[in-house]
Amino acid sequence: MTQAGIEFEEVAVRFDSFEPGSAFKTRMAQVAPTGQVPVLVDEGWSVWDTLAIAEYLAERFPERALWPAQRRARARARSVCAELHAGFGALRRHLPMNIEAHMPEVGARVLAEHADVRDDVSRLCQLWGELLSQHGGPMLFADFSIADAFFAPVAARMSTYGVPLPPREADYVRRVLELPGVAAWRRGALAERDFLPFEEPYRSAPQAVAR
Ligand SMILES: N[C@@H](CCC(=O)N[C@@H](CS)C(=O)NCC(=O)O)C(=O)O
Repeated sequence: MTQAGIEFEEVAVRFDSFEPGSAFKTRMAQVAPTGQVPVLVDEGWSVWDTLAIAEYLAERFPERALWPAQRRARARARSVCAELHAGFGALRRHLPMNIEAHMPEVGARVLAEHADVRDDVSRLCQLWGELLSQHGGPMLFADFSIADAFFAPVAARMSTYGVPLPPREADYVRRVLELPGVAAWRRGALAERDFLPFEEPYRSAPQAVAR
């Protein structure tokens, strides 16, 4: 929404724990039956789940052209978002998103030990590579779209874990992370300075990272 210039108010809900009765679950139960983030509340009406939120925004702000204009490209953008939404389980499990950390040594170990993570990275490169060459970049469907917003967290994981990528895909990761909306989101995350041990499979304390 930031990248598309859609105004909104962000309400951060701290992850104290995901157990029933936690402050997080209690707060989220007021706005979403799933008890998960993100949820978009528009004039008191809750929309939960990233795909549903993306579709709602595309309908609500048609002038922002959040999906590609051309029908087939739009269908392909929906396919890759759905593929990410429902898949890439090994990558999610073993390389959890962590904007504040820089752990290339963990990335190297995970890639060496887990063939399913290597498969996910290779599918990611294939998917990104095909779209970048078909549409000529700089984003997956030339101009910024929901597809780039969907893959921004994946780009952040590639950076956190120093995953080696071919030059074209590595350049795409850099461009996504440099998008003003994504850069603002990362700055916000860094400013939190909040260490949550239950969300940290690879660290017991924050590290000093030069940025
Ligand atoms: N399918 C949902 C997944 C949402 C999700 O997994 N949210 C996580 C944070 S990224 C969460 O709120 N976890 C807390 C919990 O599961 O209790 C979406 O795409 O929005």
